[in-house]
Parts: sequence; C-alpha cells; structure tokens
Amino acid sequence: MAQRITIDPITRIEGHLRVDIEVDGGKVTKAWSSGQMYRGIENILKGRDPRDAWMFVQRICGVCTTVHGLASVRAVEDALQLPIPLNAQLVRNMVQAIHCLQDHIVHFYTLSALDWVDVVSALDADPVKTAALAETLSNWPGNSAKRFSAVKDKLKGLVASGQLGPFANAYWGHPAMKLPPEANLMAVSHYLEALDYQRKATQALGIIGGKNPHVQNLCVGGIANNLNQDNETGLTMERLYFIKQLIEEVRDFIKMVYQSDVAAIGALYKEWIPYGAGVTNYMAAPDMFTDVEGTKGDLPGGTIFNADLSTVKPFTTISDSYFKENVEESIARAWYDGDWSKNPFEEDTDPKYTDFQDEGRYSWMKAPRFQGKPMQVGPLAQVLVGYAQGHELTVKAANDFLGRLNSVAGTNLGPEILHGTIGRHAGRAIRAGMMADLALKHWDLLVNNLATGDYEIFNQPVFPKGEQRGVGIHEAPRGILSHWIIIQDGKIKNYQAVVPSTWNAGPRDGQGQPGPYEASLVGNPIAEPEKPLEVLRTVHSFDPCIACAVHMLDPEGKEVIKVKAL
Ligand code: NFE
Ligand code: MG
Repeated sequence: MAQRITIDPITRIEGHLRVDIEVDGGKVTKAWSSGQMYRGIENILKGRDPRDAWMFVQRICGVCTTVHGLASVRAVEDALQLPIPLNAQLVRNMVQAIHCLQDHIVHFYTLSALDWVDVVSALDADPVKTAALAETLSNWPGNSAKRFSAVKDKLKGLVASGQLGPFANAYWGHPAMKLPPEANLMAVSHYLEALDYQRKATQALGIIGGKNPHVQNLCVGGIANNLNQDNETGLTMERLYFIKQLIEEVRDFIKMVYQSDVAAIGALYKEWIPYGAGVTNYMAAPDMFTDVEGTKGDLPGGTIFNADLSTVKPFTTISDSYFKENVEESIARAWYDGDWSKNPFEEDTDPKYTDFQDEGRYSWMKAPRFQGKPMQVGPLAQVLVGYAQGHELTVKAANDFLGRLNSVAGTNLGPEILHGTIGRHAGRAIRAGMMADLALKHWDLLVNNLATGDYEIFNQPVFPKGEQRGVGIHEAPRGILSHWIIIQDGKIKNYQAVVPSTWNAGPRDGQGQPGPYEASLVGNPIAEPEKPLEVLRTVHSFDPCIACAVHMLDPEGKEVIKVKAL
C-alpha cells in the first residue's frame, strides 16, 4: 500500500519548501512540491519609480543576491530602449560571474554534499590513504595526509563534544550512503576549505558592488562605479588587480577541488545516474554580453525538448522575442485568485489561500510554462543548450568534466548521462569552471577598454508619457530569470518576476502536468521512508530557493510520516 511522506521544511538553510511523496514498493510514485510562503514583492512595486525597483527586488532573495537587481534594470532599459555603456555591461558581467562562483561553491558543499558524504564515516578513514585517493584526482595543495589527519582530529573533537553544529540533523549511517571512509574524509576537508573560497568570491563582489549581499552599484542606464583612474575611491587598478587575484584563487579551487569532488561522487555513485531526470525540456538565457546592444553573449541561450539535443533552438539577444512570446504562468493549482494561464505582462498576483489539496491547490508558487510545457532550468540546462549548439567553451568544459568522471568510474560515458540528479551537480560544476574563465575574460575586456580612456558608466533614462513594456532576461545561478515591467507615465503599473526556482519547483498546471521537481522524484528509490535521503538528493540537486520562487504556515496535513530535513 502506498505510504504518504511529508518533508517540511526540506532545504538545508533556506526553508520554505514542502515536498510530499507517495512511496510504493520502495519507490516514489507521486510527488508534490509546495512553496509555503507568500511575500508579494511584485505587488509592493506597483506605483513606484521604475528606477527604484532594482533595490526592492534584490530583497526577493538573500542567496541569489545580485540577479534580481540585474534583471530589473534590464527590464526598465528594455522598456525605454535605453542602451548602456560598454563598461557598464562588462562590470555587470563581472558581478554576475563572481556571484555565481560563490553561489555554486556554497550550493555544492554547504547545501548538498552531505546528502552523499557521510561525515561520521570519515572518522574511520586513514589520512595517508585519503591523500593517495585525492592525489589521483588533482594536485591541490590542501590534499595532504597532514591536513586530512588534522581534519579527522577536528571532527573527532566535534563528535565527542556532542555538538555537531552544521553536521547535526543528517542521515549518518543511512544505507544509501556508499562512499568509502577516505572519500568521506576528503570531502569533509574540502567542505571546510570551501568556506574560505566562497568568502574570497564574496570579498571580490563586495569590492565591486560596494556591499554583499545586495550590491549597490547598479542603476537604470548603467552602473554607479567610478571608473576614472584619477580618483582613489572607485574601481581603481589596484582594486581591480586584487579582484583578479581573488578570482584566480577561486578558479583554482573550482577546477582542482569542486569539479574533482563532483566527478568522484558521480563516479562512485554511478548507480544514481539514471535517477531524477523528470522534465527533460530545458531552457537557458543568453548572457555575459560583450557588446552594448546585448546580442553577443558568452553564455549561450536556447531550448531543448524531450532530452533530444538535436531539437536545440538558440536564443541570442538580451530581448529575445522567442522567449518573451512563449512564456505563460498558470495558477490552476496555486493559492491565487482565478484559474488562468497568462503571459506575465497580463498577470496579477492576488493571493487566495485554501489548504494543501492533493488534487487542487497546494502551493504559493505559480507554474511557468514555455509553449505550454514545463521546462527544467539551471546550470544543466545551460550546459546542454550550449553543448547542443557546439558552443566552444561549453563543449570543452563538459568534455573535460566527463573525462574526469569516466577516469574514476572506468567508463566511457557521454553527455547523455547528464539528464538526472547527478547530472545537475555535474552541470553546475561544469558551469562554475566556465564562469571562472569568463570572469577573467571580462576582467581583461574591462581593463582593455579602460586603457582606451573610456570611463563612461551611465546613460540617463528618460520616461516618456504613456505606456512602455520591457523584459529583463538574465541567467541566474539557478537558471533563467525574467522580470516583466509595464511602465505608465513614469510609474510602475505592473511588475512580474518569473524566477528559476519557480520554473523548477512550481506545481502542476491546468493540464495536470507536474513541474520539474515533482517529475524528477517519481521513480527514485526510497530505502527507509522515515529517512527519505533520496528525496533530498534529487530536490537539492536543483538548488532550491523558495524565497525567490514565491516572492503563514499551513495547518497540519493528514500525512503518515512527517519529517524535517534541515
Ligand atoms: Ni533565491 Fe534565484 C537564483 C533567482 S531563484 S536563488 O539563481 O532568480 O531560483
Ligand atoms: Mg512571480
């Protein structure tokens, strides 16, 4: 008989996600993904000055701190048909890339690695054998027997104290944990090192943005960094070189540690490769533009349907009509008033809570659809649309990664293995390396442009009478983000954010089609229903951010098992 399990909350830090599953015969047979919080930021914006919106919308999230600001200024600039100076484009790109480095490192180590890594088992590891294992993966200086021994001692102390801190509340000793003790010790050591490297990225972003989280250097029409090299308070060469050094250190960590760990975990858990594919329609935004018009992006955008890479359809511009004309959001199964599916320009956000209804409404998230279909978004989508187009940087990064995974696994697998839970981690690790390369490329482009004496940062926005509409598209760490604005006589008339985690975590639509989280869980094995580790693996692989996705707690349900997974 099917057993009902409710996991509420599910995320490790940012917890407004509830997932319900039915388990039958040791496998998930049905799943529901529910956003448990309503914030209404889209409504707060109505009537405000469009130049202020980016400051408000950055508060949608404390994780993807910059992306809503970027999408917002782009939406207003699209509405006004306002170009920005080249320096502004390049500085924004560095903001995007550096933020993404921090975000991907935190996701893997802090938010999801412990679904695969058994911290307690690391206590049984031999530090010398751990160093030998790590040496087969990379020459990272932190991979010494001395360091692994010190980490093991630190861990012993933690366990003896009974105060596990960030290592409390996990499923240690779970039968689905398969890594040998040495791999666990190596990963715990890298978990601790990751804290330093995410801080370096944060520091670089803080210097460019003036503050982190929530950068202060954007504005409609450009950026607010003083680039004139005669002044001492702006983005001087000294600061730029310090930023470059930080990016290089983070790049080395990503390529020598993060990518190796994901390749090793993918190889050592290769029985997991078939799980978690779910929705295999993919979409990514073009981004990291090197021109003022936003037509030449270093990150490729496009769509793929039904896991078939030959269906790839690129979209290339910052204001692509293929994207804008094909997006709708459905509220048929969400806690909003009405029963429609609409283009975001036509939408409203009018909350109407019922209860958690399995066959009715059960989430604060809307259900975004592209040409009526659910789409999976995120680093994997971006890697696949780039790979399918033969995009040079993507193809090289993906092939390098697959080579590393194959060498640990003793296999010869291709990109077809990327559809699924392990594949989403692989996609993110591949993309993190690409973004590190691009951060440095755009640093060079900026410094070379400054060398020509061009210090332009801002074009003045002018708001004509009447109505203007704009869309700001951006490839955030969790996938394609779009902000949709209608301006009337210089004030915001309507504002909608269609967010990566809404694409992935949204509920069923009016046709009953499940969203990507829901579809990805069906068929996952469940070894112990009281400890649904496998559900965490698949959901965490998307990097959930529900604060973003919904922008009150529900009463008790009728579930058989209710667990918290922190
Ligand atoms: Ni709150 Fe975000 C990203 C956005 S949501 S983390 O990346 O937009 O998916
Ligand atoms: Mg929205």
